Amino acid sequence: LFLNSDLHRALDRGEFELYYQPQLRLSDGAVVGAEALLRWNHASKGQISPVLFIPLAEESDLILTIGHWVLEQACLAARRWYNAGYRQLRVAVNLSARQFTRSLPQTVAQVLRQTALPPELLELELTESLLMEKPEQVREVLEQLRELGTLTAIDDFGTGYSSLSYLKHFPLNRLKIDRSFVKDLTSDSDDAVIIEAIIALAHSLRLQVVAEGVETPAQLEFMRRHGCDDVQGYLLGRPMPADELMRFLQQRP
Ligand code: G
Ligand code: G
Ligand code: MN
Ligand code: NA
Repeated sequence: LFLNSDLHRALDRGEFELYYQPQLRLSDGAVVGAEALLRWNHASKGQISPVLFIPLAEESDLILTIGHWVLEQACLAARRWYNAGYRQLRVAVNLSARQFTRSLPQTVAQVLRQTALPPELLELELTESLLMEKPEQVREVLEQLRELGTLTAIDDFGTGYSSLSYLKHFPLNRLKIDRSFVKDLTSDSDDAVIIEAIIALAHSLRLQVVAEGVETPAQLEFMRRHGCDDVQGYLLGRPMPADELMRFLQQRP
């Protein structure tokens, strides 16, 4: 169990690190993005998963401080990839509901300026519940983000309230199929049908689809056959430190 003060200290001591998990485009196998995933390298406890400390941070404005650090680091990393010649490589950042305020667009604009990252190389991952919690703010903020030129994705799609109306009414770019559907897809025909339906729905609304948690060649083949746009998962690459992602990119044809 952790306290707020432990998280503050971790920030001060530089114990947080972002890992990056590649996202591949199925049409040509190109790495088109990387999702930033927070890790805490604890001095005595070793590496700690965000599921063990993000919920605590989310109880207070501490998540704003951590979230801002994450956004900056992720944009800096993407700018380095850009400078190294990967001019199309996006970075995807997970946002907590508390970060989704009216001032989010200004914060994002400021970080983009400060890191000189082209806006279209930043993707913000939002959850369905966040969009449902704050409907009055959501449209305005999403429209400002779209004007800035950043992309937005719905994370963990299918696990939340799944009110489909927001897909039509809000300016969104991508939809990430939650890995719980991908997991049993080759043994559970219901999951296969759900995924087919999600892909068809997304495409009819002109949203791109990313499948998460792709672990097997059979799952990959399924996504290819059903026209899923991008894939992410252990089969393609685990979350890895920034320097490892750079080597991962360099080793590809
Ligand atoms: O990285 P991992 O593989 O363990 O992620 C676990 C959970 O933590 C996921 O739900 C992921 O979205 C969340 N998460 C990882 N990094 C961040 C972050 O920087 N901010 C927020 N809000 N959530 C994150
Ligand atoms: O909630 P969100 O989608 O942001 O979280 C991504 C989480 O999924 C992270 O914890 C990441 O480490 C994990 N993850 C990524 N790829 C795979 C995979 O292929 N299998 C499993 N089991 N988890 C994965
Ligand atoms: Mn995510
Ligand atoms: Na997810």
